Amino acid sequence: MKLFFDERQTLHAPLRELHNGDWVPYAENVERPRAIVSQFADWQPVRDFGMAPLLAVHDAGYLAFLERAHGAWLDAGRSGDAIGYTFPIRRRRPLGFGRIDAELGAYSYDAGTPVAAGTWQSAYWSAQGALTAVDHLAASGDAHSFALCRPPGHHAGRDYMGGYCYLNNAAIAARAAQARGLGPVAILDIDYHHGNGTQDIFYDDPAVFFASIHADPCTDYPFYWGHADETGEGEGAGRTLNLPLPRGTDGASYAPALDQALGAVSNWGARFLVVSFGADTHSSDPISSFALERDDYAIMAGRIAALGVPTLIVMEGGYAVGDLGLNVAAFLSGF
Ligand code: OKP
Ligand code: ZN
Repeated sequence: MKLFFDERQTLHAPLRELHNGDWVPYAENVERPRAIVSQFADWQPVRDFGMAPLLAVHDAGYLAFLERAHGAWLDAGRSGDAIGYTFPIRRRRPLGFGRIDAELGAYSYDAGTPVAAGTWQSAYWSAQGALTAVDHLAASGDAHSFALCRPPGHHAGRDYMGGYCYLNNAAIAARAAQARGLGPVAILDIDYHHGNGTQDIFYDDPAVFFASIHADPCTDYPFYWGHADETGEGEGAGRTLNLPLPRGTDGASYAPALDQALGAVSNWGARFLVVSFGADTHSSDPISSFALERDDYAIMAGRIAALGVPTLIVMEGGYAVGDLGLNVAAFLSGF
């Protein structure tokens, strides 16, 4: 299996985040990709597919904002990372007066997603890695490829960032696969957290099936999405499957949900699969509460591979840096 990563993905290094009322070191740190990179000898270079495949998913105004946000923050006389503090909730009219603080609020749904000096570059190359991995699958006929996306993407929507995510790498890859005639495309999200951005992007889209297994949003981030009764809308009705699981879920209690999700992906007729993989389901994860163990990841990957559908794996979360490299290696070994 070919693996894709670009060193510019480590330029993004926010200093801190607000966690349960305290400022703490940023969990989505550069040690994460380094831990994964160190597990494998061979990494493929990432190619530049430009802005068009990003614009196929994201709002042009949002992308322009992301690219200039940190500069605008400095121009406003600030230092450090750009973080919003006022959010336009439902029913406020859209206003575009350009003040950086107003824009940070309008283009995000949480305060957990600072824009640092290197954020745009890292997010851009993270997405390009996913695109390069799609291109590789199309050109080589290989069954599987892995994009070490970092920053992750599944919380980012068409015009918003959130949950450490800026560009939705899985959605960008799915659209690119579709554009190359590789579909029908399904996305399977097995990060601990619900992939609300991915769900939002495809919620009314009949052509992309989205299935997610995650911690019950009644107890866990992102709270407002990922409940079992969210199944798609309009033309996309029935094309979203949410399987929330309780805190404490282990490999044995996770397995039936995975089989259900894979059955749905298969019944739907997917011919290309994007897996949003988070290793934050591991028992040692510092911000999550499932109890999967390393061996479970190889078993899960084996079940996914048994679908027999060309599969791109994109990295999402996983914050136990000491275990992360081995957990990712275990997952990939199962393919
Ligand atoms: C990103 B991914 C407050 C911090 C909020 C956001 C979690 C984002 C997870 N305790 N944390 O899905 O792994
Ligand atoms: Zn997560």
